[in-house]
Amino acid sequence: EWQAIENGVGNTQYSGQVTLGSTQSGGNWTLTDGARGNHRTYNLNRGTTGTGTLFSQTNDTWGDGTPANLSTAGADAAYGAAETWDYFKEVYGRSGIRGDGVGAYSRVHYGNNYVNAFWSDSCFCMTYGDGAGNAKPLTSLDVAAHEMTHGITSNTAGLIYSGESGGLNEATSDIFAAAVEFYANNTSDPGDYLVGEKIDIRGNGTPLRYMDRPSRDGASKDYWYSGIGSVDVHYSSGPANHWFYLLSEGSGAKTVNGVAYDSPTSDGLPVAGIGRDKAALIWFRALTTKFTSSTNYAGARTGTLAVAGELYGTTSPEYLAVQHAWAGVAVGA
Ligand code: ASN
Ligand code: ZN
Repeated sequence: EWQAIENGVGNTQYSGQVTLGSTQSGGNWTLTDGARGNHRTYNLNRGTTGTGTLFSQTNDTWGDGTPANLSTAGADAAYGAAETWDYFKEVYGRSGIRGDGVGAYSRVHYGNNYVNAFWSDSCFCMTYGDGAGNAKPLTSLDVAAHEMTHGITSNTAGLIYSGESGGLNEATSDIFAAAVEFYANNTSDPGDYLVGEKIDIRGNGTPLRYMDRPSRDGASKDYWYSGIGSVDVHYSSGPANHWFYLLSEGSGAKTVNGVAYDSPTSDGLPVAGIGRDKAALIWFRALTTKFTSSTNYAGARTGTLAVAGELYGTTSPEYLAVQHAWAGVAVGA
């Protein structure tokens, strides 16, 4: 009677027309993704508690590309969750946030003028605001991947959300947000090393964060220093985001998918990139097999080097690049 299929159509605000997993029940379709652990998408309709209502309608086309249609945010959120699920499943063989095949859920239209999105361990769910003023709904692909990755971090290393481990927790979400965006290969929202570029959160067209040189946002740190643990985790993430960019693409100026980057190093020495897929694999394996709740920057260096040694050998170009990228963000031996 319940039949999971994947030929729903989403007309999203940010990612164009996409395919969505939906489920037919009686005469209605719901945003319940049977191919991804029954991940569900709910409409809070400006509420701030509970689940609101599961998106449900008589046809299987969701949203019209505009935020005025309340189903559009649902389509964006469902698409982001599906791409993030597929990324971790296809690339690392991890099925869902806990790795147990069980889907979470998303809630959209949270509150009034709410300019944020968040993961919650207590509901095992993601929540998205509609933005306010110039800030658009927070339902872009990279934001969804960032929030869902918080769930994965909670259920693996469990990096404590303060101090240096908090910065590494935030960076983990930014790193996989970028990785998922590249993986999705969506022509309306191509992969980049920016976070939240679709939201226009400041109203001047700039993204929330930059990974090639995190200080481009005016607050994030480019390099580790003693005391970085006392800054906000969204800024102490900078050196790890920067490490990921350097390891992926290398130092200096480069254009990727039409976006120009210019990544410096603290020691002025060049870093040769090993490609995004290897860099992300190293971070994922470190997150899931080396890091603990209290891992700090020194521990992240040790853990990623151990992984690089296991995967490629300690005399490999990959191992050397991991070393050089950490040196480039002032995390030393
Ligand atoms: N959107 C923010 C984040 O995921 C919410 C928070 O501050 N935790 O980092
Ligand atoms: Zn976060």
